[in-house]
Amino acid sequence: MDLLKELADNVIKGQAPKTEELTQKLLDDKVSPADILNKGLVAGMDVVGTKFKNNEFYVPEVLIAARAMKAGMKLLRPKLAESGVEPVGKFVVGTVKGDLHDIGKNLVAMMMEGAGFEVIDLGVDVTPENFVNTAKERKASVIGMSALLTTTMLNMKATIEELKKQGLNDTIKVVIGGAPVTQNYADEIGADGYAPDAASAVAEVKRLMKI
Ligand code: B1M
Repeated sequence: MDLLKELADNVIKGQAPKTEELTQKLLDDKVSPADILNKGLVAGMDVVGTKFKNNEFYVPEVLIAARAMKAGMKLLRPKLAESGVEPVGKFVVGTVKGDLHDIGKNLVAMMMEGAGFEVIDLGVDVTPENFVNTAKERKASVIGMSALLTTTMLNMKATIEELKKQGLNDTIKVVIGGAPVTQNYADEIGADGYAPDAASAVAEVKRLMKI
């Protein structure tokens, strides 16, 4: 079988050691890091995202696939940097202030990394200033916020206000999600995008970045 296809299949199956081994073999065979990323690891995570969206895969399968992808990325990341392959875009993500739920946010981060984005994960309990200042310093195109509590989702608005205060709301887009969050709420607070699940978050960010 084509080794790149085999690599993608092993990401889908969540086989971390095999993914790492194949990534190394492809690098040894002088396959370009961009091809290994796009035709192997990202291609695999694409399938995982679609299966997750169609309820063919559940959270554990996605987490296991993401772990496999990360095993390959560990070897690939320095080579990508050396060969000057640019990430698709930079994405700052975190769970909003006061909120410690991170499983959904981690899924979003993994899917975004799987789609070729550089992900700057700020973790949980992230203040509006931290979201905005990090996005500004790291020249990110999009901020992604997750909230699981009806009380903390209110803090999403504060981040949008902070972006406006710093005059960055036209250059940095905002995507929000999490169980209590809806498209209506996104419209109400002026978020640029909303996604109901991690796979849709990738599509929404790409839509906002026009890619
Ligand atoms: Co909490 N908790 N919890 N909890 N917890 C909920 C959210 C709750 C609904 C449970 C309930 O009462 N039925 C309830 C919230 C009620 C409300 O506000 N309406 C609740 C509560 C009340 C609390 C505490 C206040 C409990 C207490 O201490 N009295 C407390 C708050 C702590 C805090 O944050 N300050 C608390 C604590 C915890 C634990 C620490 C024990 C644990 C979190 C562990 C962790 O995350 N590391 C926990 C858990 C696990 C849950 C439930 C059971 C599961 C959440 C989860 O991980 N789901 C949850 C009940 C439930 O949802 N059934 C509950 C799986 C995850 C994949 O889904 O995060 O929704 P989700 O992500 C989805 C989408 O929403 C979307 O993509 C994912 C799927 O692809 N998505 C995005 C998420 N973020 C996105 C961002 C995007 C786009 C899409 O763009 C950027």
